Amino acid sequence: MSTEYGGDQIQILEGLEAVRKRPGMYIGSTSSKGLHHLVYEIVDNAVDEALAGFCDTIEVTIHENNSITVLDNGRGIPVGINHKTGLPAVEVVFTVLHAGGKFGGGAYKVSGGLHGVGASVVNALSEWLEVKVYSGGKIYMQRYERGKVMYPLKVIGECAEEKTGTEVTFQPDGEIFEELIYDFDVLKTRLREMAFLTKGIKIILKDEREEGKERIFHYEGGIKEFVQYLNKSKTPLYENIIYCEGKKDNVYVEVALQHNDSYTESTYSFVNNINTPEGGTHLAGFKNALTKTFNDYARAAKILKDSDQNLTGDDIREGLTAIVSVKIEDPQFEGQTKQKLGNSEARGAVDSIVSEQLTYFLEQNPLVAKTICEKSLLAQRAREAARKARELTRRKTALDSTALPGKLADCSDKNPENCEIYIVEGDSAGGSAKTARSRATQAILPLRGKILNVEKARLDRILGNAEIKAMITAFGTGIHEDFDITKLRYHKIIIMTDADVDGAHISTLLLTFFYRFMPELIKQGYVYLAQPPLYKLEKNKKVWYAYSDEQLNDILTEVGRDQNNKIQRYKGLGEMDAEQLWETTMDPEKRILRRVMIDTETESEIDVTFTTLMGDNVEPRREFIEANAKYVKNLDI
Ligand code: TTJ
Repeated sequence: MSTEYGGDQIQILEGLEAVRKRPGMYIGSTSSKGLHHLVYEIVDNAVDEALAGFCDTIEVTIHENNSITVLDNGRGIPVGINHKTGLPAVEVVFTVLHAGGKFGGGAYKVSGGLHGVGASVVNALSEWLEVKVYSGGKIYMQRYERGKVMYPLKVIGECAEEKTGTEVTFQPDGEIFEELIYDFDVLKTRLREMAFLTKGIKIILKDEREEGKERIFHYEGGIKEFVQYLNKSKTPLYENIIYCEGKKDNVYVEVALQHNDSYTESTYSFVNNINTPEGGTHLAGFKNALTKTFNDYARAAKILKDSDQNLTGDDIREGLTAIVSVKIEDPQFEGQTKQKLGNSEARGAVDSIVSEQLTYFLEQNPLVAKTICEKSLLAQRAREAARKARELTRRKTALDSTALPGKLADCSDKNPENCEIYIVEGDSAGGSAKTARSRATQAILPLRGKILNVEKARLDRILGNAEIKAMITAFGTGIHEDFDITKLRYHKIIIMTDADVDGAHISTLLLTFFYRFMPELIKQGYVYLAQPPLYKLEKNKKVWYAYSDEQLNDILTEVGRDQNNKIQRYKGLGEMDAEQLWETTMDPEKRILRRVMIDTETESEIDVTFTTLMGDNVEPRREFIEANAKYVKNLDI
């Protein structure tokens, strides 16, 4: 073959070169997040083939060197010559930006949708990529390095006539990515979600870095099983999972739902298998149908009397777990972040399919209908009580500093950027902290005992709780729909608890409260965990503090292990006097703070984590806190 490039090829190379120059524009970031996106990008193409009805198994393998193989049993990317470019279609898919969708036969495309940038972007950002196509009894292959074609598509062998499919292996480029190690759990979560959303598909995830590590996701029930999974550590109010499915105006609609005995709503919406945290027309259609159908039913069944007020959407969705999934040919996204579905036909399609099928279900299942209506009525009453309680806290915040909680020792600096608030377990540690603090910038709010578990209480009780009220007024932000991050009075909210199981529990209760009522505090990185030392070592009038067993060992190795060592194991903050507390845990120059971050991208999985956490086991809770808090030393530097 000629080694000279024609005009087309030069354009192609310039296209992929642009991707390498500004990878962030195409995959968001070159961090671990971007690294994992490469896999989704390739898998999306295989899922499209499944949605078109030609593929039922996708296998994803993490190899020992962190290269990835994605194999499907679809028809295989076409190997014939594409007339426009004079190149085999498969080569175009991997070398031309945004070429992916053009060869598709299926109507709904996961790839090329909201995040979809195409396989060529993955190719451009890979040190090398190899594609094999099994088709017509032959195996075709082509290799690329940093996007460049190494040789024309060739036949490398034969296979059974019936065997068809596409196999892509790629090695992410170390010149591009800051992180090259794949996280099994991150891939697992997203691939499981994909499998829930594509009923019947089998997705296998193998990890060759660890002998025998493999997970298979295969859900014949699709999103019905997704709802079951989300409710697994909750208590469902009835056995059935209500399921509606249909197609209208070329919108394919699936909805699954079930109520549990909690007070929080967990509704997740998807368009072409992609999560839409900001909702849009499909979600609006769902909510409208739900509210209307239940009110109509409750009136007809005389559960609501003529003089009663209608149930609101919030009342009906209290304790609801639901998945709303639509597949649509040409999704339009709106809003600031372009994440909100805008197609108006989706609203009507979801509304009419859910209204019709839910009405039928309620008529057929009067006991379930009654259970949901009664829960909604209780929610209605609690909502009224909560409104009154909220107005009280609202009036108090309006009064500003005079209304600050009595237990709060506020700082004198009024610039939130300089200010921190320590939320301290127990009055005695709170007392030490008040003595120890740097008055200008550090505020102290002691909490007495365990705070309320917000997963297990209704809004009126939560807002009536003294400790919670104190936090809301101290932060200044309000909660829920009133929440306003710009009013936050401290840019560091530091949870300081004992380094034991109870302390971990209190931290988790606090984190759950923040996550449910003020999620932006966590998402924007304002929440931290203080880290008190575990040991104090004294020797020859010198003192060391150790924050882990490992560190204690290091210190002992350094100073020598002998009888002059006096080791104290701290069981709680209360064992330290004010000076020690300052030195070890509060002094910005020396302390260790862990910033709390939510590092899974999958919205529904965060929910599962919190509910699992707030079950009755302590251990998973501790594991969570440890897994989710990143160690940040001397943060102010
Ligand atoms: C397109 O229409 C004709 C028959 O083949 C269709 C197609 O492109 N199928 C297809 C693509 N199946 N699998 C893929 C695919 C799989 C992986 C793993 C990666 C990529 C980029 C595509």
